[in-house]
Amino acid sequence: MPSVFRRSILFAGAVSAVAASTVRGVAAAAQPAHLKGGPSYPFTLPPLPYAVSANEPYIDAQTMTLHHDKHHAAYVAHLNEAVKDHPQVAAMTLAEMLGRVQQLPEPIQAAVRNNGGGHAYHSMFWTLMGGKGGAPEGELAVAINRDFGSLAALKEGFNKAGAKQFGSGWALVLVDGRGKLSLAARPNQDSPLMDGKTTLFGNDVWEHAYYLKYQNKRPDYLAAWWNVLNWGVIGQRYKDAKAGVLVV
Ligand code: MN3
Repeated sequence: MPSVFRRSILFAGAVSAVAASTVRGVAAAAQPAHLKGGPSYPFTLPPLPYAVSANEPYIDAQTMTLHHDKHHAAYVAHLNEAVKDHPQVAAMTLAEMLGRVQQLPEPIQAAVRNNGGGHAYHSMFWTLMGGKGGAPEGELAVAINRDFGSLAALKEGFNKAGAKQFGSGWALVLVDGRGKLSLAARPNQDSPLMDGKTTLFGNDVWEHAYYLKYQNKRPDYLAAWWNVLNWGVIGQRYKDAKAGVLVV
């Protein structure tokens, strides 16, 4: 099916009665159907899909525990707190909140951007790990070779993007609806959903993600991280992105 045609179907499917159809009296554009899925209020902390020690020795159990049980949990709690008195916002999915963050009530924009972005990122991040690294297979491997030249070239560019991200943020591989891949980085918890982009996978370069084990050696953490990737999960995310159903 031509992608333009499929896109129009997705948009048609998105026109449903939603309490959040207007925010601050501004008529909202129809959202792509895939943004209707994924996390919604009340937000909850997803459990780690493996033991906290599963990514040893590359990511230590103490870092995993603090990162998940304290940092991610705080994003969830603060996001719930931000939207609980705003029923029109609370009726949106997380992806919608981020995609329309500038239309939200001004007093909660920063809280949704930071804590909603953090919840979206970390909900993805845990699922990417717990694997044995290695290399992707199938159509994702083909796409990586096509868009970056090789897996080695992707890793080099990605690690460079992560190392030079000033302060806190994320190194990312984005994917468009046709499956084209690109490198990106974002500061803080700013989600690519805010500018209509979809994340295939990404690595957290906040100091809380690596400082206990790697201290100031962020490049060493970036290099080690590839050893715990679950390429099967990322391959499925790639298929979902092309099918228009990948949310966060
Ligand atoms: Mn983090």
